[in-house]
Amino acid sequence: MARLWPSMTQDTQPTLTPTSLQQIDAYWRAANYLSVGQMYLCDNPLLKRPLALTDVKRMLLGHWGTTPGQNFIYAHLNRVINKYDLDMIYVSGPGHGGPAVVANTYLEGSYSEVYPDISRDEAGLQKLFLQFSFPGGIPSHASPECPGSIHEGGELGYSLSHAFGAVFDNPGLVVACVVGDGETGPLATAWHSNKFLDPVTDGAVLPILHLNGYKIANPTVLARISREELEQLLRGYGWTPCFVEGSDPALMHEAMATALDAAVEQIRAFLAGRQDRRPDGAAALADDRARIAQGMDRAEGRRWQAGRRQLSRAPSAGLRSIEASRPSRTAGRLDEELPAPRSCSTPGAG
Ligand SMILES: Cc1ncc(C[n+]2csc(CCOP(=O)(O)OP(=O)(O)O)c2C)c(N)n1
Repeated sequence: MARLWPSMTQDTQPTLTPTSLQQIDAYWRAANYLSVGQMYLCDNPLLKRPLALTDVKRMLLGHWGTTPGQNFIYAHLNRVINKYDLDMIYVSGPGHGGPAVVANTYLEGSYSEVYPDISRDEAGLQKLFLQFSFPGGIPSHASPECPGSIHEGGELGYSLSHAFGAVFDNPGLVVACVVGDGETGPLATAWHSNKFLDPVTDGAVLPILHLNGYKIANPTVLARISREELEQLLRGYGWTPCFVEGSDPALMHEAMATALDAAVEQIRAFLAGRQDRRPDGAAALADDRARIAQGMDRAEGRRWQAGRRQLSRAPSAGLRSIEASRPSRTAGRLDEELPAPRSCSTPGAG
């Protein structure tokens, strides 16, 4: 079963062709295999011979619970990156799903580029599996050793803050941030960072809550409240939640692809609409800020209110003139940086 809620129905045209669905699923299963292999195997990486006890690590570490979900999200993000030619990075909140980010960077080839001895063959695979959470190897969480890493995954709670930090003054960048439902503390506050995001000068954050019900094996706050309460909570934070839920992989791929297309197109549509309202240069652009503060993820009325609050707190010189003098205002804009979608048949990078 898979369900997409609220408004995006999978009524007529499926988002995925049968071929792209099959390819995404194959990529996801490959990433899952690489993740399990890292956690469990020290030898026999392709299971060419029957599994023996000596093939299995004696001490196991690594969290399976978050890993297939992160692999699933990663595969689908690759699809929208290709389709919309996005400049996107991935922040792993439940960073103890380290095997997932390592598996995906290995599948993409960047892992072997940085570490040529971890080659894309059986010998490399053997080293990849052995090194994970092993003396002299790599940690069990997303760590600086992982190519492209900007977020240390071992300490929970900071993923969304880092995602916003990455997009502030970085127009054109979209950060997909996987938030664990067991992440609390600073994470609870970071949901509010959308109040400070300006789509003219900043990039965009797409939080993806991984609502698997548990923080490892204990119940999570966000999974112990009703669907309605969770939706209202997120709306209260200023987001428009979309739920993708189910367990049948084929249906889930289609539901996730539909949801991600809708999210990316929401970003594009909002920014296009803003540009239409802004015929002449920087002053109008600054003036527009009141209307658009917070952009794609806030309802129109809330955006307007948020903008007005921001204006009334601005220094007496006035936000308009201050902002008009900022050179970065006219630098790259996200809507300009997001080209039209192109057709996509492969989920992987390249
Ligand atoms: C600041 C901090 N507190 C506690 C921990 C210990 N810890 C590791 S994983 C985890 C639960 C994570 O839950 P969630 O983000 O939902 O991930 P999942 O259960 O899906 O693996 C906790 C509490 C930690 N890593 N960092």
